[in-house]
Order: sequence, then structure tokens, then C-alpha cells
Amino acid sequence: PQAPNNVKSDWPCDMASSVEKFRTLEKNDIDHMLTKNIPDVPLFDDNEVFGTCAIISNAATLRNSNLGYFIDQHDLVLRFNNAPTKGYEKDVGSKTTIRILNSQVVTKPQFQFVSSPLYKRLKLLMWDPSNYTSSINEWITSPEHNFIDNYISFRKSNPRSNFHIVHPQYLWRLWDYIQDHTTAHIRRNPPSSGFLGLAMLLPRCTVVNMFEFIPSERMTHRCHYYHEKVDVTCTFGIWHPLAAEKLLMLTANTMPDQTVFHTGFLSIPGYKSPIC
Ligand code: NCC
Repeated sequence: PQAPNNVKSDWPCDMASSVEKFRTLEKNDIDHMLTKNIPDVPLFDDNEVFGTCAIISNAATLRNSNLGYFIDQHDLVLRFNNAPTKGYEKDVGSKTTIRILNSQVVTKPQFQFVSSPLYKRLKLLMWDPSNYTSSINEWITSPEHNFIDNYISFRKSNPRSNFHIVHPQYLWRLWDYIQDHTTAHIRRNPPSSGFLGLAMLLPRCTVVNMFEFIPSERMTHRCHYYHEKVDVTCTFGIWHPLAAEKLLMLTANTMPDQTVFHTGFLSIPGYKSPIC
């Protein structure tokens, strides 16, 4: 099928050459207590590649999906923030290889980040937004959420943890890509954790299956599968450019409508697939 005319058709393969490589903060990026605590090992080794990868949104439409068994068959499973698996295995599975966390989850006491078992024995990646034009030094002196103490305590109490931080300027290069591929003007707020996860995995996976990013027929006004809270902005966006992200995902999808809107996932070829 032809790509809609608001999107260039070479996505996602062109991202490999047109966006700078996925980048986490490195020890020598700034002279700061924070970077001294960054692990010596990278988030992924160069040779860590996967056949099938699953990205599980936090969307309420996952409830009653019965997708858990299928999700657990993937070589890598990415989840977000404080989304639980315990008690929801039938719908979301139980395997987690990596979690992407926004800095609120690392910082706010309600998430009990340092003590909760949810963040142990898996890879972790955190992001915190900077201003579009901020230097790295400006960002670290006034991050959006003050995650620094909790990052350091977590690393000190879990010295073998593989817990990295996205380079804040990388988020803006992703935003530039979304804006360049969207006719409408999007607000200058960084992409959601979901789009960051896709960008991180495209270079490492042959195929990336994304669960309930495009809402299926189980569509509801609730926000999360693990909460009763009603909030449609979680699905369509109010701060992140969610609608633009989702249109891009749909454009790169190779699954039939039945799979996207009935079963509840779409499939995007990674850079290692024959399509790219
Ligand atoms: O809701 P959130 O998002 O944790 O969801 C993770 C990713 O799943 C996709 N999603 C989620 C819900 C939904 N109904 N449809 C979806 O497609 C999105 O791609 C989303 O990125 C975040 O991106 O980190 C975010 O985090 C929450 C919140 O901070 C955490 O859940 C912790 O409570 C943000 N909400 C608020 O700050 C109120 C949300 O804006 C972004």
C-alpha cells in the first residue's frame, strides 16, 4: 500500500541514516557526580541483536486481550514505567528484558523506585526532558524532575545493575524526525517513552511488534491496563506528540488491519530486516 501523503514512505529504514545513533549519557559527557555512577557496561553490547522484539504499551486496551502467551514468546520484551505484569500475565505476559522509565518514576516517592522489586534484574533506561536548545550542563543543573539522588542511590545499592540515561539531546533529534515526517506542526515536547523504545530497538531487532499503540476494538476511555483512571489523553496525547507518533507507527506497519484493530498489535521491520 502507498504511504499517506503526509508521511515519507522510506520510514522506518531511513531513520538508520537520518537520525543520529541512539545515545545514552556517557561518563565523559559532563563532569558531574551523576555520570561517575553510570555503569561501565553499555545498555546493549554491539553484538546484542534479537529476532523478535515486543514493545508493550501501558494502554487499558490490553485488558482481556489474551496476548500474554504470544508476548512472552518474543526474544526481547520492553515495558514502560511502573506497568506491572503480576496479576496481568494472561493479557501482558510476564517476561521483561528492559524497562524505559521517565524521570518522574525514578523521582516521585509514590513509585518507590529504589526499593521496588519491579526495577530489579533487568536493563533500565531513564529519560528526562531538556529544553530544545539547552546544553547538557544547563540540563543537569535543572532537570525537569530531580532524579539524581535516586539514580545514585539505586546504582550504589545495585552496583551490577545496567541502568542508563538517554542523552537529552537525542530525544530532540527524534522529535525533529517526527516533525520532518508530519505535515501538521507538533508541539515542542519530547516523544513519549513508547516512541523512544521503538527508536532504541529498530537497530537491534529483525522485527518489532508493538502492542496496543494503535487502539484496538477494545478501545476504552481508561488510561492504563492496571488502573481504573479515565483519561483519553493517554491514548491520543496532550503533552507528547502521541498522535503523530502513532500515525508514523501505522505507516510502517506490515500487519493486516485485522491484526492491528482486532488482535491489538502492529509489526515494524527493524533495520536488519530484508525490507531495510
Ligand atoms: O502512560 P505511560 O506514558 O506510562 O505509557 C507508556 C507508553 O505507552 C503508550 N500508551 C500508554 C497509554 C495509552 N492509553 N496509550 C498508549 O499508547 C505511550 O506510547 C506511552 O509512552 C511516558 O511516556 O513515560 C508516559 O508516562 C506517564 C506517567 O508519567 C507514567 O505512567 C507514570 O505514572 C505520563 N503521564 C503523566 O505524567 C500523567 C504520560 O504522559 C507519558
